[in-house]
Amino acid sequence: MMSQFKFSAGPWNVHDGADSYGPATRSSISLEEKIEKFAQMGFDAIQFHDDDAVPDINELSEEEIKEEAKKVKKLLDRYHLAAEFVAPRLWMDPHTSDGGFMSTCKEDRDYAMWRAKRSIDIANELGADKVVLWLAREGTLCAESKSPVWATQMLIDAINEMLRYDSEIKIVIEPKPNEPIDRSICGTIGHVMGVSAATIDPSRVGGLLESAHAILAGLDPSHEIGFALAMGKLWGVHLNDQNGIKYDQDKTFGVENLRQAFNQVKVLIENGYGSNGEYVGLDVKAMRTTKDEDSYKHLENSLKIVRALEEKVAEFDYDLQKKLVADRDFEGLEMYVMNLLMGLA
Ligand code: XLS
Ligand code: MG
Repeated sequence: MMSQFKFSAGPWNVHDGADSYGPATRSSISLEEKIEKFAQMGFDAIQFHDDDAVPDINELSEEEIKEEAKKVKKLLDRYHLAAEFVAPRLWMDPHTSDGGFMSTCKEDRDYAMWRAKRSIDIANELGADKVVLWLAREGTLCAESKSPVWATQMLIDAINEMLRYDSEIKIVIEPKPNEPIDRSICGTIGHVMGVSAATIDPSRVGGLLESAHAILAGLDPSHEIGFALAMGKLWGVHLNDQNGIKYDQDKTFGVENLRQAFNQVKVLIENGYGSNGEYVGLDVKAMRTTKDEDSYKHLENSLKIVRALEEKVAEFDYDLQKKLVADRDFEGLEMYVMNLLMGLA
């Protein structure tokens, strides 16, 4: 099945199955092996955390970090893959236990900024023009521990410092309403637009919408995508799925709500997503029960489902839709969509 999109995936999408409640269930796979497999599967680009590209980043000098990143660039070139973005991993290190840019500890905030600047350096070496901020721990565990006004300003200040550090880099915020923190500071694409507008260069601050994160906020991902598209600021997507408001599941795209998945693909296609080089990123996790030999199945299946839904969008009868809307026959339109998805249209 052909696609009009270019696809990306992150090395963390292929993982050993460990979760908060139990150890690994699969053996771990090297970065090079994952990259080779991603290329074979038809991916065009790789998403990186700073330490996916440069392990043990804390132990290295700024020059050594750039040298390590150059090696990864060579690896990507070997497989004809691009780097989509680099994201500072501001949630693993002990310095980030209370968040990064809005940690209550100044030394920890400085550490977060150091990682953010190193992510920009790595992005430059890899030829990526974007740094993604998934604001994992940016919020509160205890509501009274920090002022949400101060915390929001800290985020804006941090982004401004990144924009000043590099005059070309684009900052792409990936919002999520909660988990691992209790209350986040920048929980939806609407928040992202507000933060963008408050920075020194809104033209370089946009959003990445992850389906599961929107669902966790009780919102429809296709409308979040649509809102960012309307603002000209949808610079990335992480397509996946999520069964309601619970822990973050990162399920295979479309397996929980096929109609919602269809509408995400539809709004992307209708608005020419990808025509400025944007990738359709997947951010999916294998189940803990998945066997070693199926380590990539959830990615393969997500690609298949996106492509199948592209075909459904191509089949979508816009004349019929117009007629049904003019007649206010929304029951008819819903049934048409159901029939289309069930192969009965
Ligand atoms: C959260 C992801 C995370 C970001 C990139 O959705 O798993 O790793 O996508 O930092
Ligand atoms: Mg994501």
